Amino acid sequence: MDSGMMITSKQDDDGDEAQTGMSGGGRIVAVSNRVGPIRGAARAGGLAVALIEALRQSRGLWFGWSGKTAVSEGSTQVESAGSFEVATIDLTPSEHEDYYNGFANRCLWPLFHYRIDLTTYDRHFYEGYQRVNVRFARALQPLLREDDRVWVHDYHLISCGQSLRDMGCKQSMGFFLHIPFPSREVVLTLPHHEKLIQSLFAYDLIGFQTERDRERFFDYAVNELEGVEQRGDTLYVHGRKVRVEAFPIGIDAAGYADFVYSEDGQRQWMRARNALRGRTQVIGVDRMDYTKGLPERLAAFERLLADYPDTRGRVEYLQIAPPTREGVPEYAELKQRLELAASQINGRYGEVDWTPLRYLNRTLSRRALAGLYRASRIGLVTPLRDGMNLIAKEYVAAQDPQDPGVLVLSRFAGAAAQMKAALIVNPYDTVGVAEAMQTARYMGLEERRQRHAELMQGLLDEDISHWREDFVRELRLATDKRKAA
Ligand code: ADQ
Repeated sequence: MDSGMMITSKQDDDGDEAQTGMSGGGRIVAVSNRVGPIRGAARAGGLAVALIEALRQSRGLWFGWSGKTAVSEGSTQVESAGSFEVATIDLTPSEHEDYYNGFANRCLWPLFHYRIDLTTYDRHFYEGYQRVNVRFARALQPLLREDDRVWVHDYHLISCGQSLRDMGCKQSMGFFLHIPFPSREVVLTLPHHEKLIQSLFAYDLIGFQTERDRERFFDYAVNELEGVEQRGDTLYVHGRKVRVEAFPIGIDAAGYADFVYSEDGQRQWMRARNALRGRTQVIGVDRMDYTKGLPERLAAFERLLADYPDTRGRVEYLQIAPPTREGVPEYAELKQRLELAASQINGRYGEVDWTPLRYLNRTLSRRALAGLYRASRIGLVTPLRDGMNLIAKEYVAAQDPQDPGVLVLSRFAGAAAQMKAALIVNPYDTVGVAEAMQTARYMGLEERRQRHAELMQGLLDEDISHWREDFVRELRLATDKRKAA
């Protein structure tokens, strides 16, 4: 959920099919940091597609930041996207700096990923964050209807619901956190943590990626906010009753599998196969972010080459990692560190006719990636912390069920709770990750098929539609109970 969620022109066009069925009356109003670009965005991710489906079905509204900065506040832009509407506001440069680069990405992001060492707490950041959350609420409130269901996304907008309630909004409101909720001891390092976390109790439903996140949230609420727990899915805090559940996000597994057969998918698959000439490809795809464990992963690959000489000349590692959040200094440092590590590995182990590591700083289309996944015997997904990690799911969905590759997955990705048939590793243990890669190389066809079948079944059972429908249903139930009380 880092880059803007994109709406493709295809989805814009099919407004006539819109129904109000799934939602049971009332619009879905999705609120997220970014909305857009609106048209022609071929890279639309699964999440954007899922939200668009909910928005189309309920003739809803998507509200967020336009992605632009403007010197003065300006008005809300509302436009039609076929069967639903999109409303955006611009941010001023200082709002963008304090709210987005500052509090969201230099404070909450590292903190919630357990990187207290990289967390910068600055009073201006916090104030800017609160101000922008209020601005979102102020711009959204006049657009809301009584029976709307407001679904707020992610760490940028924790207190937006509270701001809406302060303005008198009584609508059904849910919040979904895409990143981990950390342990209580970590949250306690944040000045004003009570005020921020308590604002979540303005929502009727709070959703997390995993049961572990939900448990950590309960632990925090019970011990720091005098919360009272009921039945494992409800919390009472200072007179508010809120339902709290895990909704592990999925992908459109069947649709993603088809990407392999798209023109882009086939082209990349052929190119990779021709370039590999029988060698084994290991693939890693990430946003360039310190949570994704990239230096540790490169070290594990180097360990593989050092400890298992039969890999030399026979294994190639392709890492795709486009830079993100370039306005945040920690990301520039990471980029330099990775470039150095990559060139050292190639300098030390490369041969005239073999380059062990290819490292691309570009984004490829999702279809092209599907083709590359299909050409890769090993999918290496080793974040140090991750809310879910959809790459792990996309890698599995792109495999040939008759001759699938093997997923090597960090135990610290939310996905590990569901994807038990992957080779689960500790990303800090470079020797262990190297061993897992070697195990994956020699894994027999029968075992690979079994593991893949189990993983794929899980992806189909808990796909993106399941996630969306579950959340929307629970939101309705939670709100009905509040209104009945
Ligand atoms: P991200 O940290 O951005 O998102 P991730 O789940 O890895 O995490 O990827 C989200 C989407 O971006 C995927 O559909 C993926 O294909 C795409 N993507 C990522 N890297 C890419 C690359 N190099 N090139 C092209 N596409 C790329 C946050 C949380 C995650 C959580 C998601 C969804 O941090 O833990 O899984 O939201 O809830």
